[in-house]
Amino acid sequence: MSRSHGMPSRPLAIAGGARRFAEPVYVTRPRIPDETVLLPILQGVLRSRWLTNDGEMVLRLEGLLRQRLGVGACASFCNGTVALLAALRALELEGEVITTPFTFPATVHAIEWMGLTPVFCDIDPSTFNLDVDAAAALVEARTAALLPVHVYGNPCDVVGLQRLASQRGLRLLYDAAHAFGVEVGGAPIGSWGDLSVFSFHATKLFHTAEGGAVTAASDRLLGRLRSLRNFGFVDEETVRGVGINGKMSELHAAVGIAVLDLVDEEIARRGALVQRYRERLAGVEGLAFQRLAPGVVANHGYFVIAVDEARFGLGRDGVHRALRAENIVCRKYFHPLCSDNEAYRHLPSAAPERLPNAHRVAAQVLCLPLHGELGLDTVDAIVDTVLEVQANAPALRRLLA
Ligand code: T4K
Repeated sequence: MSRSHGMPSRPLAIAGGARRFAEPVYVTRPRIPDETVLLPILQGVLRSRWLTNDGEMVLRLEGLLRQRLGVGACASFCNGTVALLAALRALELEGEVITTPFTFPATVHAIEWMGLTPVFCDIDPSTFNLDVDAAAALVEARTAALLPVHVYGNPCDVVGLQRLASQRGLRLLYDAAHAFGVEVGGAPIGSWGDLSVFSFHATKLFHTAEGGAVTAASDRLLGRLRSLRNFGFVDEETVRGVGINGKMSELHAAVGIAVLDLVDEEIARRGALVQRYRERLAGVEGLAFQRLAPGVVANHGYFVIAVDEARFGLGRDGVHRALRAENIVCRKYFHPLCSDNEAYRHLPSAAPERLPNAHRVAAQVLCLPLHGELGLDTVDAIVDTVLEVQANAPALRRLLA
């Protein structure tokens, strides 16, 4: 294969060469607190024999999260998906919910599990978030709510969406699974709309191994959310409405308390890596980045490139295969689109011709490894590999045909 960008020629792994990395370089890794910090907290929980049901750790974590996220209310959950279910139920919705097909399946599944009908709306091709004008055109009598996603932590057009929701009398619920610590328009991300839902899964910037939360600017719905996550109990003997078991355990909350201390450092480390990726990949023919909303305090949760096959020389799937062969465990978040899932394909709004931007973006995106334990040297080696792949694109096209 040919020489690339002045670097010595190296047979790519996909063509039989040695792998660039002996060990997998994962797309993400959870930050693990020092054992000297974590183990005593976990031991304290076990010794207390209070393991769940709104114990001290959960209440403490919720207080810390209210402060860190700058929100008036925060109810923790066992994961982000159950938090989405509870948020939808707390808003007492009926009918249709407009959402994006360019998301993790949990967003749309939650709508469907609540007996509501998802209505897919196209995305903005540069921000990858719900297109507000397209959403406005989809609103009809049965529309109950908007459920946009801050994709990769990039804030949606929160002002435009609020205007649309207010004008048309809709509830506005954000999937903020990726957006821990993000701010936009001078306000914390979890304070926009009626409710916001976070995921604290191990793959997230802030994690509790498994976990999630619903936040809001005010505590108006907090009692309802707390009751919903605990089977609907409002006191020892009264069950109101159809609740679920969505509680976070004390052990998970304890992990969160320890991880929270590290989150700002993690954001800073990732920020430096993102800067390096952007500097080195800027101007590479056929690669584009997600356009960030103006005035954002970013969390650098993900780093994503969009590969334009005609200009890069090789399509996203080819780049993905070539990098995976090198042990660079990049991911195609979010391909395939949720609208292509057989559970939703029958919906009129799922028709591909109604979602052209989402289809184009889903065919181009590739999330590259990003987490605080990576060094700049690893990012450099990943970038070098991307450049080698481009330099060898014609041969790779033939190989992969
Ligand atoms: N809304 C949105 C927009 C979401 O993205 C998600 C979840 C949700 C809602 C639902 O929230 P949760 O109910 O999950 O709280 C992962 C996560 O499982 C999922 O939480 C996340 N989004 C999604 C974007 O990514 P997978 O299937 O890609 O995960 P997996 O197991 O392939 O892990 C990815 C990489 O992370 C691995 O290659 C290595 C690393 N990893 C993973 C785990 C689980 C670790 O280093 N340690 C670990 O323990 O879905």
